[in-house]
Amino acid sequence: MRTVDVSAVKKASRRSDSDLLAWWREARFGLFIHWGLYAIPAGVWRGKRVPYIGEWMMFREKIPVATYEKIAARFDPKRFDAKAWVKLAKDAGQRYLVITAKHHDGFAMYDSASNPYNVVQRTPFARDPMRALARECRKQGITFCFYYSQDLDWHHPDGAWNTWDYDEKKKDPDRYLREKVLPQLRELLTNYGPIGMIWFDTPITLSKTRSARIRRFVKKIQPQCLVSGRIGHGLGDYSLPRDNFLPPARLKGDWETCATLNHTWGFKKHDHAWKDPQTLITTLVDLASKGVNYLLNIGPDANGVVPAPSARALRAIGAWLKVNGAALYGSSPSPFPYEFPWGRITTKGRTLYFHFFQKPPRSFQLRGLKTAVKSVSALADGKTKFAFQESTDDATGTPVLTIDFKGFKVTRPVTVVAVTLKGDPAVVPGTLQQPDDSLTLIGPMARVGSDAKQPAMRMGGNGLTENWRHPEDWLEWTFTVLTPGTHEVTVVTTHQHLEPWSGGHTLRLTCGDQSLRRITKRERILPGLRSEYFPQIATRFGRMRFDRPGTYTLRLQATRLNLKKSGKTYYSDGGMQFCEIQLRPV
Ligand code: H79
Repeated sequence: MRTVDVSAVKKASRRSDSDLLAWWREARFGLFIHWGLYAIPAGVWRGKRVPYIGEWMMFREKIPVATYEKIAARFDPKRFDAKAWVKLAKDAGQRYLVITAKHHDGFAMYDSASNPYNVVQRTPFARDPMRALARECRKQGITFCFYYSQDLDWHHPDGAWNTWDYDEKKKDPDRYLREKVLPQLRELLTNYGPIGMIWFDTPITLSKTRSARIRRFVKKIQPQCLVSGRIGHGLGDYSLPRDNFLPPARLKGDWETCATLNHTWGFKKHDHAWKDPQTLITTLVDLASKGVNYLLNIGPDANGVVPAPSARALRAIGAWLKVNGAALYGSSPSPFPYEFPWGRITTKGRTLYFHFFQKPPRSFQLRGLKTAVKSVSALADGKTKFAFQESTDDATGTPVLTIDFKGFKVTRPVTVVAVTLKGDPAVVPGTLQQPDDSLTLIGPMARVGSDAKQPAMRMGGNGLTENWRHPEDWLEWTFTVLTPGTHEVTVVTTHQHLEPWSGGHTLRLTCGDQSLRRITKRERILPGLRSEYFPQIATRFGRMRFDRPGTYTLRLQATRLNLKKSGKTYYSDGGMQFCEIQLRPV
């Protein structure tokens, strides 16, 4: 049995926490693997297709432990190939791999001496797949990490959320920690060499004391091992938004979005809703521009085979990264806190990478960059240079960079242009009207205020407003118009997938002497990946005029909120979920 070299571990513990995140920030892109007993029923139980994500079947169907346990006798993945899985991550350009050591069903997918409910003792396969994966990761240069469900456990009598076999009132969460979680974490952190991170998930019932205890326990064995944001109570080394969440803007701090390639994590035979490579590459770029890592999931089947559409999509991302990886690995977020209609920006020191989602116009404009430009070149060939010109918009004093894209060659699906600056990037604060005349007012760019003493609403770390439940509260933006005109005003709100949308709020928009008032209605759902899990629900509010170039202030207030009495759910604080206001020229 291999053990960790303790002296190396002690040395690592003296480094600051921020150094510990260095490899993870550099990586930007990782592979998530959900693999467990649930791959056998694969979304079908007793001849019926079970809705929702595959690995939640035991919970959805309230399958008794004694029945679910029997699935193990059928687990014999003849085609499991650790080398091929790790190679797939490598081909995809992923730098770390996180695999389910134990999911909510409580079944250990590794050789656990402390608990017999595991892959070696209970299945005809009778081998430890994690041993081979750890070895392959080390060989192929991928950081190996474990997923571990530390709160939900539907198998242990004291674990959270199995109420159909066990009496809720008799559960002792400390006994669950003592008997299962801590001994298993010790095994995972002792028997597989250095572990990059333990990816904890779904802290629903854990107290802060217990989350802290688990964290301390991990760090004591491997101080350099990261702890994911879902350890609970803000005790992770970085933050996680909700599953499949795409933030509206650049975020503060370290974040990671975990996402599915179809709609499930664990394999489901009927889920063919595969995301296409273009969507995935665009999303990878979008997240990097906001300072967010992308942890993209595969759910191998019961035979150990990765679904072919997953493998194809991952390899397509890898092919793009081979050419454009310089703009992604080790990149920092955009110096602009908002998105652009044409694409996104990532940064590395004094180089900005412009990621174009479509071919830009020959004469392309970027507004608001204060730093002087040294050169502009195509990333794909590194040779093609583009001419540029720096000027200032007379009326507003906004700096304008104009690039002449003569000879621009498109790389599908995203083309990268490297813009090297003469100094550190600095940008004009506040929202600017874009060259297509559009203006987009996003939550994170707003001031939060209230007619009451204190706003109850706050801006969440994930870029969404939280607790918008009081008519006194408002958001206010200052923005700069360069081209006067009339705009169509649309307000976009959202809700979490599987949760009801709360519409019917009366909103008032005020800008100088102009005021619009409407009730939010589901008139249109905006297209795009963000809408798949967080429907971008648009309500038209009418028109606003901006007669002169210059600075304007717009305030959004919900004068009447249509809230349910007990609005709080696992996912939602019950308040209005605001996304953005779109001003589009008519
Ligand atoms: O491992 C994957 C998922 O199984 C796990 N996180 C990713 C990475 C996960 N998905 N959802 N959850 C954890 C939390 C589920 C929350 C619930 Fe519900 C929402 C429980 C109650 C409401 C959905 C609806 C499940 C039961 C009812």
